[in-house]
Amino acid sequence: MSLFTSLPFLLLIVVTASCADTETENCENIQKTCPVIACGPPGINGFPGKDGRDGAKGEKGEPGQGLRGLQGPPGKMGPQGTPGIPGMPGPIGQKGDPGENMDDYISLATSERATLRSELNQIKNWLIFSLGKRVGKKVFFTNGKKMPFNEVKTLCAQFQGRVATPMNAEENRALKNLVTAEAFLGITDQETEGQFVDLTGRRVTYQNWNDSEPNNVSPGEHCVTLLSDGTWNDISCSASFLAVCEFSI
Ligand SMILES: [Ca+2]
Ligand SMILES: [Ca+2]
Repeated sequence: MSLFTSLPFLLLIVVTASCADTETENCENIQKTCPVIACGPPGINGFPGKDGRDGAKGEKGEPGQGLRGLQGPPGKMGPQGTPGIPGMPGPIGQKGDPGENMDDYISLATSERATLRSELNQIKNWLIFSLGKRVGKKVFFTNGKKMPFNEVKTLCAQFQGRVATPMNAEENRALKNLVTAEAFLGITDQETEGQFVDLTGRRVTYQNWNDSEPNNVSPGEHCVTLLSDGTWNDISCSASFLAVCEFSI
């Protein structure tokens, strides 16, 4: 046997002798590193290990590039603020004109009042001349309309007047000359049949009845009208006759 051919055998002897001289533990370590020990087939992969711990927080990224939304409606008005500090007083104005003398003022007012009274009286005269009939301190006016007695009373009261009530022959004649149709008088016997009173309740002392009047024809005649000849007739209050009012002047 040559030296070269017997070399592997000699190395095996040396290794075996070395293993025989050491402890078992050391031998196992040698076997793990021994290049001549044949290794078995690789084992299968084990299960994945547990997740590791979270890493450190990264830096803030750049703003996004998406489209911007529409602007929303205005918000509610905020609370009222506290009042500001008062401003500085303005400059003193120029001296005004001297006031009017009180006596002059009274004199002017008196003059104006006299003028107004004069104008008012003139207007009254125009009205009486064109529309009414004056007798003594009384004037009669008519609106030319016919209506029931109660409406005549209301109409005259609205103008601070009364239903025409002749108190004597002169007033009765003035009234006759004014009207062109049968007109109500402010005289009734509504309270007591046959007892005629004016609208204040006073019994009338002047009367100018037509023949056979008052006759109180059924179902009852408790109002009075002035006929075209100036005489009177008792008549139903619900019938319509000319409205004539009287006013004191
Ligand atoms: Ca009667
Ligand atoms: Ca009658």
